[in-house]
Amino acid sequence: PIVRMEAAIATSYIGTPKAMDALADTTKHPHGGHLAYGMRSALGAATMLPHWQFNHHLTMHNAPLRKFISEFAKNTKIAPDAKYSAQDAQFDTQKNLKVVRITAVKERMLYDITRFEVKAGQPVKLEFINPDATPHNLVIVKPGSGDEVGLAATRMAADPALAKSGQYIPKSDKVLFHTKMVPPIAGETLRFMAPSEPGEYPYICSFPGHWTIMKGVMVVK
Ligand SMILES: [Cu+2]
Repeated sequence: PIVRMEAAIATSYIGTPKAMDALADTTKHPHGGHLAYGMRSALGAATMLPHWQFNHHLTMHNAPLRKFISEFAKNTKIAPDAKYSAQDAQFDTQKNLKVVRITAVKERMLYDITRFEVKAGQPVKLEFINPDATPHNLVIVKPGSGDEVGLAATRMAADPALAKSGQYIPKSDKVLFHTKMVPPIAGETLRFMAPSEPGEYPYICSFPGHWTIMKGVMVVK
């Protein structure tokens, strides 16, 4: 097991997709303390992180790796506001700021919060956290158009040219605000003014196959 642990750590010095495959392979063998330690170090290394964080095909078909990433997530603090700017700071000083934090539920394709209220025209800071092994996003749409936007996103998945970016945001005036596709163990903060029109504004994850269950409602009062 010590040899395999060292092999796992060695992959992080190589840092290529091939090394990632080798590391992913180690998850398929029984792993005790030493190897687990090596894998944790290797997966967390800056050289390896992009290979699994942005490669959901790799994680999708490797249950042990997913489990490992989920363990890794437990020990990692996700900062949803990495791109915090002076403009953001300014936005956040508004007295009537509404702060909402929504987290993707691990291995469930769900948001932990499926309903929240804001006042019409209120400034909103929405922190979206993804501790899952799968990418997720959060797309707020016009009242009654959750299914329409979700279906349009699914259609994008069938078109290699449209799916290439991996973003799955349909060109539609029904889409009001959205995060990027947030990779595993990452987050993003949205800042926006709530619509002036009261109503129920759905939000969905537009990752193909998620939107039918991964959704919620922003109620504008
Ligand atoms: Cu999702």
